[in-house]
Amino acid sequence: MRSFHDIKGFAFDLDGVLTDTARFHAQAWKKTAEEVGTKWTDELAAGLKGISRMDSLEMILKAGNCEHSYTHEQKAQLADEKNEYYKKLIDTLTPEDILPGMAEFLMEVKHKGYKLAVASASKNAPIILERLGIADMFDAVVDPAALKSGKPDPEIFVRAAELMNLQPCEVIGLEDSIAGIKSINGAGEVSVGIGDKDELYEAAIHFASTAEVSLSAIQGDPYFSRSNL
Ligand code: B16
Ligand code: MG
Repeated sequence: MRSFHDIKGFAFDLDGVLTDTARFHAQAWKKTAEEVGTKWTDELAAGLKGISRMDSLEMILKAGNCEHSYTHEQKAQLADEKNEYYKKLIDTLTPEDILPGMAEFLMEVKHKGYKLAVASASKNAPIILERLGIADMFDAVVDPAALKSGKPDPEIFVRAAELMNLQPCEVIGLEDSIAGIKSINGAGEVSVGIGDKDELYEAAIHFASTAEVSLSAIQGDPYFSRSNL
């Protein structure tokens, strides 16, 4: 049985929860898609949410039926080129780019003594957090390079709980991607999905946008009252 009183920490996805870097990923991957001859579609862009860099590249190559046309080294180079371009784009980020309501939510939970972690698939997470001016708020940032499996595998959210010295059942994870919600649920944490309700139907608690996220809204969600019946 889940009670909100058991919650001691929050694990945040980055892209789509704390800031919108998806537009930069899309801009950079579109260039790669053009280079390899894959048609760039909104569907393809949406499917890359929360997916690691190399898995994203594989999806783009597959969409153009050319996944076997590149050697391991050529794929590594394509991913590097994308990342170099992406890094130039994220260089423009400022605290103004924190998604609506999230700076306030971070301050609220920090002030109330909850532990905070970042569980992002992005190897660029530390620099993005610096640019947003919120790096110091977190007790831990999971290093995705040290993981065996990416989202939807639970490993990243399990690691986030470990780094906060908490049990998974004491953690709420916030995500905008279905891969991330599956990861949180698999880890045994409480999942908060932010975005399209149909896409994130597996989330325990749902908000249409980051602007709706607050401690009282999470605490008062029917999920916790249902759990306490
Ligand atoms: P990088 P998240 C994910 O961030 C993005 O949603 C995904 O599009 C990206 O490919 C992945 O990070 C890896 O990013 O190339 O910077 O290592 O949603 O898990 O915060
Ligand atoms: Mg995300």
